[in-house]
Amino acid sequence: MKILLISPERERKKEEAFLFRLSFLNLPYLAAVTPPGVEVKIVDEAFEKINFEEKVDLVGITAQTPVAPRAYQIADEFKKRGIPVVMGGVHASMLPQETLLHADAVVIGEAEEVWPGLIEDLRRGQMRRIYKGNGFVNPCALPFPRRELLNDKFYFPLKLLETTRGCPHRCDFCGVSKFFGFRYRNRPMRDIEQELNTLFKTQPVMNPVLKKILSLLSKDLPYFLKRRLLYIIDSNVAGDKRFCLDLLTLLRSFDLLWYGHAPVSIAFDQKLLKGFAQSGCIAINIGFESLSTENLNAMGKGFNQPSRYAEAVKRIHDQGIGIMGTFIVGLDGDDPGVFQRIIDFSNDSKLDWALTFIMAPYPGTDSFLRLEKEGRIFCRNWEKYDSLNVVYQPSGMSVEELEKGMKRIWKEVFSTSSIYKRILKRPWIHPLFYFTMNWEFHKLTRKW
Ligand code: B12
Ligand code: SF4
Repeated sequence: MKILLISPERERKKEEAFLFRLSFLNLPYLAAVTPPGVEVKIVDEAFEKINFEEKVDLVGITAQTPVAPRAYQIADEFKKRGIPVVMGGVHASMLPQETLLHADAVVIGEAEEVWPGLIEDLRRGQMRRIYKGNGFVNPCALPFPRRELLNDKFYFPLKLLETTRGCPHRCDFCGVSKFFGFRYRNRPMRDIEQELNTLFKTQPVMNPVLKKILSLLSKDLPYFLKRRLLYIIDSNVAGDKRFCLDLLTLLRSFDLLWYGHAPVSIAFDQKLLKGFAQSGCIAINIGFESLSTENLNAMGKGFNQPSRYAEAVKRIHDQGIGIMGTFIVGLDGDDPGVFQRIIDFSNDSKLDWALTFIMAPYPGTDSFLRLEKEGRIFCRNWEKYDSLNVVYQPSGMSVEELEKGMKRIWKEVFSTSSIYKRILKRPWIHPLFYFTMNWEFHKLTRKW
C-alpha cells in the first residue's frame, strides 16, 4: 500500500517565497504513526509539482485556512481519478462538513491515535467519513516525526521541535486551545532528549579554536555554519516553569541556538530568563498583539500589560536575547492612530523583528463566531484569511485604511532607517540573524 501526503501551496509572489521556507511537522507525525509496511511519500507543493497520475492507494492533505481552497482543488483532482482522499489539520477540523464536499474522509483534531485505524478501515474498504479521537493524544505516546521524508534542500537549515501541546488561555482570535486542549501537555523529557539526539549531537558546536576565530566575525556564525538551529513550535515554552527549566538544561547540553514562543511575563522571571540566555536562546517570539489594555481584555489576553512592555523588552535585551514581536490591528478598540503607535513602539524599544497582522477571524475561533453574529464578515474566500487582507468590517476605520495602515507598518519597520536604529546600532543582539531576517522583509516591502 502507498500513501501520498500533500502540503498544498497557493500561488505566491516570488518575493514572498522565503517566508515559507520553514519545514513542518504535521505530515511527518502522520507518517510516523502509519503502520509498518505502508509506503509513505510527502510532497510539499511549495517546491514540488503534484503528479496526479501517481499510483497511490490514499491521498492525505493538510491545510491551514488560507490554503484550504487549493487543498480542495487537489482533493477534487484525485477523487476524479478514483483515489480516496482524506483531509486533516486545523481548517478541516473546524469545518468538517465543508471539507467532506471534497474529501472522502476527514480527521478531526490530532491524528496520531486514529490514523492507524483509518488505514485499517481503508484496507477493508470500509473507510468512514469522520474520524475523531477520544480526547487528546497522550504526549508520552508521541512518536518522533519522520523528518527524513522531507527534502532538506527546500528548507531553512532550522529543525522544528514540539515539546508540549495545548494552551490554557482563551485568546479569541486563536484556535490552538480548542484544537489541542486547554492545558499544556508536556512530553517526557527523555523523549525530547532522544529526539534531539536524532537531530544534533551532544558535543560542542565545533573545535574551540576555530569557534573563537569565527566568533570574531559573529558569535552566531559557528552555529549557522554547523546548522545547529532549532525552532520550538510550542504555544508557550515557559508555560510550565519546572518543565521549562529542565528543558533549558537539556538544550544547553546540545550547544545550539534556538527560538520559541513565550508571553511577555517571561521578562519578569529572572531565573527563567537567565536559563533562556544560557541555553542558546536567540529569540523569544512574543505576541504583544496590542498596545491597548481595552483591546487585550476584549480578546481574552488581559494577562498582557502594555504598561510593562517597554520594561519587558529591555529586560530581555539585557540578557542578550532578541525579540520577535507580533501585533494585531483592526481590533474594535483600534483607531487610525494605531499604526503609528506600533511603529513608534517597535523603533523606540528596538524590537529586533516585528510583524503586524490584520485580525483574521479563523473559522472555529470565538472571534469568528462573534463577528459572524454581528453580521460583519463580508468575505468567505478562505484564501484571503491570511492576516494580510481584511475579511470583516472593522469598527474604528475603513477596510482600505486598515489594509493600507498594516502595509505602512511593515514598510516603516523594515525601512533602512528603522533597521539601522533597531539592529545595527549598538548594543548588538545577534546582529547576523536579525539583520538577515529584517533585510528579507525589507526587500519584500520594497516590492509592495
Ligand atoms: C509552526 C507554525 C507555522 C509554520 C509552519 C506551518 C506548518 N505547515 O506546519 C509557518 C511559519 C510556515 C506557519 C505559517 C502560517 N500559519 Co501557522 N502555525 C504554526 C504552529 C505554531 C505550529 C504548527 C504545528 O506544527 N503544530 C504541531 C502539529 C503536530 O499539529 P498540526 O499541524 O495541527 O497537525 C496535527 C493535526 O492537525 C493533524 N493533521 C494535520 N494535517 C493533517 C493532514 C491529514 C491528512 C490528517 C489525517 C491529519 C492532519 O495531525 C497532526 C498530528 O496530530 C501553529 C500553532 C499550533 N500550536 O499548532 C500555527 C497555526 C497552525 N498557524 C496559523 C496561521 C494562521 C498561519 C498563517 C496563516 C499565518 C500568516 N498570517 O501567514 C501561515 C499560513 C501558512 C500557509 N501555508 O499559508 C494558525 C492556523 C489557523 C487556521 N485556521 O488555519 C495556527 C493554528 C496558529 C493560531 N494561533 O491560530 N505556521
Ligand atoms: S494566542 Fe497564544 S496564549 Fe493565546 S490561546 Fe493562542 S496559543 Fe494560547
